[in-house]
Amino acid sequence: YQGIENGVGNTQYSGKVTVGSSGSAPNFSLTDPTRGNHKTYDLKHGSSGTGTLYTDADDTWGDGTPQNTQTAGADAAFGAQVTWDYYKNVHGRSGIKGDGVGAYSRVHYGNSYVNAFWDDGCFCMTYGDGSGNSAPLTSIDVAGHEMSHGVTAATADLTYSGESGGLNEATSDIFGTAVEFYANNSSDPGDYLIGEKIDINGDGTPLRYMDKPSKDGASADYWSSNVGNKDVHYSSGVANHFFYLLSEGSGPKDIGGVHYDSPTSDNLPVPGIGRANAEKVWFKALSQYMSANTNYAAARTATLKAAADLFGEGSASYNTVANTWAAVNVGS
Ligand code: ASN
Ligand code: ZN
Ligand code: CA
Repeated sequence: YQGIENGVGNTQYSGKVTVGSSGSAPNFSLTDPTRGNHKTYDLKHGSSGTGTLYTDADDTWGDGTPQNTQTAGADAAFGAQVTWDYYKNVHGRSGIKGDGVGAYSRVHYGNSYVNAFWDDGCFCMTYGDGSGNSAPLTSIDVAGHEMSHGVTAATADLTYSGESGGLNEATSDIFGTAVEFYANNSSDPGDYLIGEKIDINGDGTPLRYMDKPSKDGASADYWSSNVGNKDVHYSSGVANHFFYLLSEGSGPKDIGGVHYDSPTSDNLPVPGIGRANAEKVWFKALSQYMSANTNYAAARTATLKAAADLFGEGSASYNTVANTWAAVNVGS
């Protein structure tokens, strides 16, 4: 997917893509008419207000480098576009709230700000420029992660602390990854790593690993009774690992040139049901069966209900969902 719109985006992370834009020469703007009029704004290193809507004379946005002030706008617009298309075309959800309304994105927040965040209050996305203002946090998986916080808020509304907070974070990693695979973009192919394009650690390693979350030095691979005491970005590891295992199965595996490990807590193998099915299970569980205080035990129940709806209670896929929770030490 490089897109089919008229605007051309020369992005930093996704190569040359097309982006939804409005207007006519010489007055184009980064307003996407087919995705709820999602708009992309330049904060120009400020940290408040909406910013300045991106406009351009020839509908070509950025040059692929962080020095060009349009480049981060092109990446953010593309990330919002792919996220919209993913939820619409895979889950039948039109927009973050499912009401056809587009959000908006702001880039160039502050100076060398190494984060990105969704804000449910403004219903908007914000991206920092990263270290040295040269590594904006605008990769596809980060865009999908952050905007999925909006989807979680509009559905289960998982409380952002304890085990429910870990499930909230994992939901964003799961759908950020799903969006990245959906994009099928040759410059940023899908993987089970989070933030592999933005060099947040300065040594080329990703922010998080779904196959074996402890590779980051802090995340949990398996449930334990104190996992809810960890930061939500580390207790998420249990569900990220569950999602990897449910998608791909356990054990060493190379996918798209990336090596994955994925051990299980009981050393019993699990087969996986394929990523597309795992995404359906998680989305249905999130949107129908999880609620604010869902913990890991309740997430197991929610995904089993979703699997019963999708595949039938007692089906092979249903049983794999149960066995995969056991593989991350949740349930029996
Ligand atoms: N990037 C962080 C996250 O999505 C920012 C935050 O909202 N805590 O978890
Ligand atoms: Zn998050
Ligand atoms: Ca990724």
